[in-house]
Amino acid sequence: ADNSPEMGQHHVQSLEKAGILNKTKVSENGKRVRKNWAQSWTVLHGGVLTFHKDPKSAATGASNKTNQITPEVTVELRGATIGWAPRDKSSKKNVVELKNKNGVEFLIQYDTESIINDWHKVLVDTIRQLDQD
Ligand code: I3S
Repeated sequence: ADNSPEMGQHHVQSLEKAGILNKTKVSENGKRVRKNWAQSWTVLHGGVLTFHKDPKSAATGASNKTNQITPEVTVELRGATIGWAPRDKSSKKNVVELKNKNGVEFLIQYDTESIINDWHKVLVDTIRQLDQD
């Protein structure tokens, strides 16, 4: 049936996406950390979200192939929670909050609503699918 482990795997792996988003960590170990908004090349693959330094915004000379391949941050989506951030979390519009199972919390944001809506949907679907495995 539709909820066999094999089908679950298949569904999660088919939910893949990549693009540029703005992101910042906001808390870790239950403690707020200072925001550091940065543009990141963001990749959803196999139930894991990774943020990479945007090669275009990397300091001249510092940009190299490794930056594009080695993730700066990895978020395991199994057990994560996601939702639209309340207005008091940021002055920016279209902000999504994503918390991994260890309580590390990120905000992701993009001014173009259709783009952030697509990310929100694929992340919600991926987390839901992983919960069913
Ligand atoms: O939630 P906060 O602390 O008001 O977040 C803002 C600050 O992090 C600010 O930097 P510094 O106060 O460290 O200089 C950032 O520039 C802002 O972007 C942060 O707020 P938004 O509302 O953009 O998430």
